[in-house]
Amino acid sequence: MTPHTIQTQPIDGQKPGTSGLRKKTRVFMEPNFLENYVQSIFDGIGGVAGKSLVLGGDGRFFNQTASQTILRMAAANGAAKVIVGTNALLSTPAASHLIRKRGTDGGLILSASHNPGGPEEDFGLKYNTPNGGPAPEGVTDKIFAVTKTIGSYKTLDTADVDLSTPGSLALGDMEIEVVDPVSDYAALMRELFDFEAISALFAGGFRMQFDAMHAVTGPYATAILEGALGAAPGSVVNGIPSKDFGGGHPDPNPIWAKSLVKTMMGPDAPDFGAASDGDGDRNMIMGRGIYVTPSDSLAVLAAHAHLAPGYAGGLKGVARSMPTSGAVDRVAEARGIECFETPTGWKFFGNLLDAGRATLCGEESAGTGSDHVREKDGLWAVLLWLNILAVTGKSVSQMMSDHWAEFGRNYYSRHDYEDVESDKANALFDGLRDKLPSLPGQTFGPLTVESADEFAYDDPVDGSHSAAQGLRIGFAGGGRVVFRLSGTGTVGATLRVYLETVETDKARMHRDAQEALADIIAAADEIAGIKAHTGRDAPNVIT
Ligand code: VG1
Ligand code: CO
Repeated sequence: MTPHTIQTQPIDGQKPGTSGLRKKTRVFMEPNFLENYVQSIFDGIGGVAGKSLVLGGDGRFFNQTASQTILRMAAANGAAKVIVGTNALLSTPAASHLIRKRGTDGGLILSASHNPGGPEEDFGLKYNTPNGGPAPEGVTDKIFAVTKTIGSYKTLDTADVDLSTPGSLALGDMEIEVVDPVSDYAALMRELFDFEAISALFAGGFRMQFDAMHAVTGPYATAILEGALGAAPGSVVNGIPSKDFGGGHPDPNPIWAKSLVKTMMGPDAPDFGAASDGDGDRNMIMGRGIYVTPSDSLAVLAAHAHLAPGYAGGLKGVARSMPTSGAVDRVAEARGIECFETPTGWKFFGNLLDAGRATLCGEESAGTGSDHVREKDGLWAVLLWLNILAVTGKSVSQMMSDHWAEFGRNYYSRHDYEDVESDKANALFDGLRDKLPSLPGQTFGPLTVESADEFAYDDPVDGSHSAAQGLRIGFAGGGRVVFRLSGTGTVGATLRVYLETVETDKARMHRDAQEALADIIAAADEIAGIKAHTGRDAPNVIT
């Protein structure tokens, strides 16, 4: 069991993106690819000798094999202990909670999140710091620097360990504690929410459908919603995690969670619908006949969180990513609390949560969470919604109508152009960036540009600066379009166009979003030349 040192060479393309390193699974399976990156993480954080880590993933193809490799390397690098979920399963929020609860030196999460899984699809790995959150740029920069100079890695020559049942094992001098992935997380949810009120709601005939999309939240949702809260058996669908997510795309949006949308828009729709993504940190919320945009969901949760026991004292502040709509800003203003605007990616919320400046955070990409962990948390959002519905007795559509009547409505949509050739996407972006200074004052249809800039962020807690976080154009009257290139894709470039307009006329709160945004959509194309640059007539995903 003496550690071996294996010679290796730097491998190109190991720069972590918005949320860890994501690549085609085949790339991750190439000789030394995973090993190089894991050793770079260990070295980038100052070594793991004597340290403890959490390890788990969303169960996608290669999850088990990669976990065994990581365990061997952790032992060979002198780690004292690794806490791992049964069969190396842990949802991202559950991993974040375990890191915090057990006070480990961080954790490794195996997931490409909402990207599809399988031998021909995607795999990913990210390091979370001891606060439970995704490593900030300062840390990922160090890891990336090691990937460019690495010359060797350490491993053991041992058989796979049995991770199928909870208990304690040894691997060389390292302890492995296999834990049930659900129980600690479920206990945390019980502390935050009024389980009695939610149980009473279900006992009264309230029906829901939770689509786990064949991904990691299945066991969590089944145990909590059906087991602890008494939702009718069968309320959780697609609840058994599969290695390729049933051949689907585990992204909870109206495009990929089509069957849930059909159910919720159908004649026998239940009262509440929800879905989660591959690793359990995203959520989609629906009511009977209504889809709630993630930006609106964040605003509603911010307005009513105090109805749940965990937030009864009110919110310290809220934060949203820059492209997320301003709906939550109005709630913050009305409540007199701070509202922060951060770059895309959960890692930017960590400092605000740690410093007690924000309690709730959210992103337009179906991510909502709070200071209970340091990741976004899909099931948490579902439970907070249920708690609020149980206390208010309102339906989802009533909640939304009342919310818009009180705060106004931010019509919102995101248009994605996926798999665009990288040079075309870059040309569009560079052209647009050059144009920004000349835009204010120009008119596009009925819209006049008021502001145009490239978003940069100065972290109010540690002062770190993050440049080039998206191009944004503001119109008179509060409309806005934002352009970003995705940092989670694995082929070509994905152009994201975020569209928003503000409506305060109470008579115009129930329009179709694409229709309400038509002028902004036309202006976005005219300004950036989307069709001309990409050759695409329409986006492939509209959320
Ligand atoms: C996307 C989303 C971003 C989210 C990130 C990780 O990033 O836009 O809001 O934080 O995915 O989510 P990008 O760079 O592709 O736009 V998850 O659930 O995939 O970890
Ligand atoms: Co995710």
